[in-house]
Formats: sequence, C-alpha cells, structure tokens
Amino acid sequence: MKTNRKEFIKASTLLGLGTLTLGIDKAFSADPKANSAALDILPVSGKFELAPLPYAFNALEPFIDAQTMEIHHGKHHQAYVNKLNEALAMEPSLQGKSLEDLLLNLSSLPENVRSMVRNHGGGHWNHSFFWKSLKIGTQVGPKFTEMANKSFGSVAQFKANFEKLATGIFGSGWAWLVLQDGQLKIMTSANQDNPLMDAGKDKNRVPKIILGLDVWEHAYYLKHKNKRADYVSSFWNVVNWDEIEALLK
Ligand code: MN3
Repeated sequence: MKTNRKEFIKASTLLGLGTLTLGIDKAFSADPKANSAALDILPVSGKFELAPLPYAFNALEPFIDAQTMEIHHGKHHQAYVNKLNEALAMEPSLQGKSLEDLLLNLSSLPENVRSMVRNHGGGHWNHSFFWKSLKIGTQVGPKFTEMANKSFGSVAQFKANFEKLATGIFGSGWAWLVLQDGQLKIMTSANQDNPLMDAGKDKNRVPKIILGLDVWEHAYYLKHKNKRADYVSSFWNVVNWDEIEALLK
C-alpha cells in the first residue's frame, strides 16, 4: 500500500530533476494537452475564478453536511483561488496559462511562485474536480466495472483498496483513482499535490484523474470529528458514478 505513494513521489522527484534544464517556453510549447486530464481551467481576464458549486450546499446530505460544503467551497476553495491569483500576479510570464499547463510543468515554473502554484493551484484544481465527482443516487456503471475487474479483481476490491489507502494517508492529502497505461491505479498525495504535477514530461503517461477524495480534516471534521475512516467509507454514497463512466469513455 505504500508502494504507490512512494512510486508517485519518486516519479515526481525524477521528473522534477529532469525539467530543470528546460526553459518555461520550451516546456509549455510541448503541447501539454496532448494527453489531457479530465478537467482544465482557464483564467478569465488574467484571473482564476471560483465557479459556483454545481448543486446546493445540502445536496449531499446526510452523507456530507451543508455547513461543511458551504465552508469548504466558500472559504477553503476560495482561499486557494485567491492565493493562486496572488502568485500569478507576481509572475507575468505565466499569465493566460491554463491551470493544467501550470501543474503539468510545475518544476519549470519560476522558483519564486512554484510552491504557491503547487499548493494553491493544486488546491484549486483538486477542489474543482472534487465537486464534479459528487452526486447522490448514481450507480456503478459497466465501463468502470469492467476496468475495475481488470485492474483490482472486482469493484469491491477497488473500494477496499481505496478506503485503506485514503484512511492511511498521514496528515492532509488526497486519494486518487487514475487511468494510466490502460490500467486503473490508486495513488495518494500529500497536501494539495495531485498526480498531474510534473506529469507533462512524459506525455504518453500523463495520468487521467478519474476520482479524487479530499481527506483534509476540513472535509469531514464537523460531521465525523476525528473518524476519517467513517468519512471515507460513507464516500461511496456520494460518488458520481455517471461522471466516472463519462471520464472512462
Ligand atoms: Mn479541501
């Protein structure tokens, strides 16, 4: 269970070192969208914006409470957007780049803004994706079932593996389901990192993110207190399986 995380970190580190010799323009001109992830976000008039939640704050009750959603979206997500914009205002060369471009080529960004883009750009992307992944009442679809059988043995085994990894993340982070090399894989990341970061160097292996779960305490503490495992196991009630089917097609 630690292997995925270690491999991800190791891969990120290696890719990061590899990008040090590339200039920003060269990195960006390498068509980072050739193997695009599921979501790209463009600035509007030079600034990233917080999109409204695509449903009401109470739409995920009783599994995720309205107050948590309101604070999580309106305060936490808004803060990531604001701080990402502060970082980009310091670095005109990055104006107009899509968020996905920035994350795929993270190690090529100017050092003075790199960690801010990593933390707050990551936060913006991760939450924007997360909101779209949530809906009550959808059912596991045929494409996902077929791929989960192939990659994990069964849908139930996928869920068990995902829960174990998500619950075991030390501190704040995310658990991810990605499609890479024709296989579904579970990855974890610390803080607001995600599997797109520095993945632009190997365009044929850019992971397509299929599902993400925020395991920061702010995502569950009001309802579940310190019991992250309860939050993780109840997550399946709000996974938007229709979205997953669409992403796999
Ligand atoms: Mn969060």
